[in-house]
Amino acid sequence: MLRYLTAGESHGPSLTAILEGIPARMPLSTKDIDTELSRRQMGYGRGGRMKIEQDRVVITAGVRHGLTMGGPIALAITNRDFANWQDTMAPEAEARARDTRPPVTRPRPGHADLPGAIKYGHRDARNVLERASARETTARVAVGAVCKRLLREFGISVLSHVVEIGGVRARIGDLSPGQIGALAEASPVRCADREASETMVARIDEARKRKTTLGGIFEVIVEGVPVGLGSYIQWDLKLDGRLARALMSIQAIKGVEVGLGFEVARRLGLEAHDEIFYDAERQAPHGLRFFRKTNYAGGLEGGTSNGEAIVLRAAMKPLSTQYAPLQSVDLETKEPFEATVERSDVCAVPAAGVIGEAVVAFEITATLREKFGGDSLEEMKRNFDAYLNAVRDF
Ligand code: EPS
Repeated sequence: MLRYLTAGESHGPSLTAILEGIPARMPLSTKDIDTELSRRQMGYGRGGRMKIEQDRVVITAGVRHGLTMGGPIALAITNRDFANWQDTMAPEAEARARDTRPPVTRPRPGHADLPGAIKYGHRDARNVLERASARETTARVAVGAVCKRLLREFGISVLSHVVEIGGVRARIGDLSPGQIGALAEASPVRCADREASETMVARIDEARKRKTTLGGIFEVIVEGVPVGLGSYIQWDLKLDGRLARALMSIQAIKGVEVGLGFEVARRLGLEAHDEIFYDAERQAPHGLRFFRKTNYAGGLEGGTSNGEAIVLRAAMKPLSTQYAPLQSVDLETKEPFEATVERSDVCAVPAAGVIGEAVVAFEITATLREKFGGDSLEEMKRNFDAYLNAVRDF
């Protein structure tokens, strides 16, 4: 079983992740992880915090001489900003007297502040926002980077691109996933449509001037997935359900689509499904000789991968932390006030796409581990190859 946990607060000393279930003898370097961490930090629309942080991982367990050992992999990323928050975030009781920051008693609409404070009985909403913060996604991207490293061994790749920001939509046309990925990497908002990119940047500037924030939609594409990951036989084994949950669990995500998504509800049945063809000579990377000419299903039928690319989209709300005032009520005095903040991002949709890749990479890796098992990478590959032979001959 593949599983992970993260720990850490936004302004605490560091973020930590423990990932268990990666087979032994897989090559892994800090560079594999740092590349993904820095991709998450880029993107037009971030605030002052990203100038402070330059995320780098320290591998503290599970890897020796460049190879995984089969035990839990522990990953730590330092919060540089902690230097400015030592007394506020110190674990020692004595530090409280030295903390000059007043308690947070003014909940921001849209944030976890109010429900979190009531639920856990915190009079200081800092105890909520520190953990609810999207800073936590740094640890998830580190976990996703390890998963991506394993997926690469099986010819599976995960990419993302932004398809909408602040109502500006990208037009992608007939570009291949490879082209989309390359264009997105070169765009300041990770969008493959250059013209739309420029308009999105202008919208972000406009929102910054108006002291508010922007949401948007990103798409994740997984290529090279063999047929048969996930299953229709039980609700919690369905891969579409697992992927939707993973994406929905990212901070600020409010909607997830698979393939055509909500659009499919508006189509006739005869325009909504991917017809099946067979070519005995087909040289598919994973042996499958059945194929489709369309991919409305987004690579998933009956909660099971069908051998086509998996296509998912997630909608992110405009960030709730903003300079523009919104009506709220003080937790202590119960007086109404207008909630504002001092430091925030204007738009984090480009970063959210990278986080989307990470959580999707984890779920795909989990189903791959479930199907092919193996304690070492070699053993897992033997099992995988045997299955591909069966697929080829089916
Ligand atoms: C975040 C608020 C901002 C973001 C932060 C997420 O941080 P701060 O309150 O320190 O200015 O910069 O994102 C990150 C630090 C990050 O690494 O993505 C929030 O409230 O979720």
